[in-house]
Amino acid sequence: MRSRLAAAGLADIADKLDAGVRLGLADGVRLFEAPDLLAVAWLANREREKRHGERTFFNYNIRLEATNVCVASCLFCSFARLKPGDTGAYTMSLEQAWEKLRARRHQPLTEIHIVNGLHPDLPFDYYVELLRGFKRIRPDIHLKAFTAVEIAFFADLFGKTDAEVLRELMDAGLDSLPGGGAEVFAERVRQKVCHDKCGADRWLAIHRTAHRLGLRSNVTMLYGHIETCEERVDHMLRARALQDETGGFQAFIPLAFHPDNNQMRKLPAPTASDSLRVHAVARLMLDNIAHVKAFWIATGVEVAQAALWFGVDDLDGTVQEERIYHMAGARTPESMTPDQICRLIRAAGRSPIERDTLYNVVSVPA
Ligand code: V47
Repeated sequence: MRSRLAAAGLADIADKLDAGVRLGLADGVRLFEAPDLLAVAWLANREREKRHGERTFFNYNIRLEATNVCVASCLFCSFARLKPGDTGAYTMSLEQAWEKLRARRHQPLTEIHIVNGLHPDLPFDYYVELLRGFKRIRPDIHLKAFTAVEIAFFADLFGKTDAEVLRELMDAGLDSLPGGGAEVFAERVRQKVCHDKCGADRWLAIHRTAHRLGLRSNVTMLYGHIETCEERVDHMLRARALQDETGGFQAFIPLAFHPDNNQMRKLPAPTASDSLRVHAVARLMLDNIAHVKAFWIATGVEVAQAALWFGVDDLDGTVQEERIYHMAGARTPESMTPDQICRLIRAAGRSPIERDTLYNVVSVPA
């Protein structure tokens, strides 16, 4: 392997990794530019196996998007509708949202992942009651809810600080924050693709506050649109810097851009090699974040499975009823059963572990 790494121009990066020296911006860019993808994969897989061996995590979860009404106008989004009453706009009543959980009373779910549009008219109580109701129905369910963008929106709309919003939602049952809304932290990209929602510094500040309040969270990166390799690596380094401060991120999740039905529809979707490489480079740059997750809904099932040899140790979960990606043209199934996920993991030569949101082991499937 040594000679292959040398031929790929990656010998010095391999040496740094051997010596436990951190990779910098220029290293990350070279990892993106090196033609030999399998040399990059070999390095990423070595880091993955150092941390997790063959183990590959997934959870039994559902996704809930209670409203797609959203005042922001992100160019990549196919899900949002500007106003209530616009074609395709919907807002669930609390009863309708709770029924999604009641209807799955026979499934041993451990998590609900909630992401919403930025609705201009719903009162703060709606979100508080949404969480309280879920906990009434299933007190043991973990509520991974509201991106930092939603938290910022609530704070501004309801005249509270970010910390007050988080504390009040925690009192109602909030258990952790998902990693959405991070997109690409670089100002150039945000100005173009999501200029009217919370900026990178605020996004990071909200996760810092959440971590200080004892919540765990994730961090995503939307790739495969207008961002450069430098901007991808810069994004990873900003996440790494916050993780040095707080240790509160559990997983880094690259999200493949889907171009259907949005304002960036002229762009092609990222290719399989691009997706595999982004996950591999994330594993190599993010030496302080335990897990790299392939969100199979976004990457496609086949690429997510292959990514288990490109630095990935987590496949998210059963998901069920996903809308954001399917409205943007995803052709993946909307849900997978635990058996289907385990089959994919085993067929890739890895060992499945069912985890809860905080990575406690729920079961080791036989
Ligand atoms: O922030 C929206 C992305 C995100 C498109 O924390 C799109 O465990 C691609 O954050 N093409 C929300 N991506 C989803 C998310 C997430 C997913 C899985 C797991 C976790 C976690 C978080 O979806 C948004 C945005 O970056 N998105 N539209 C699109 N057309």
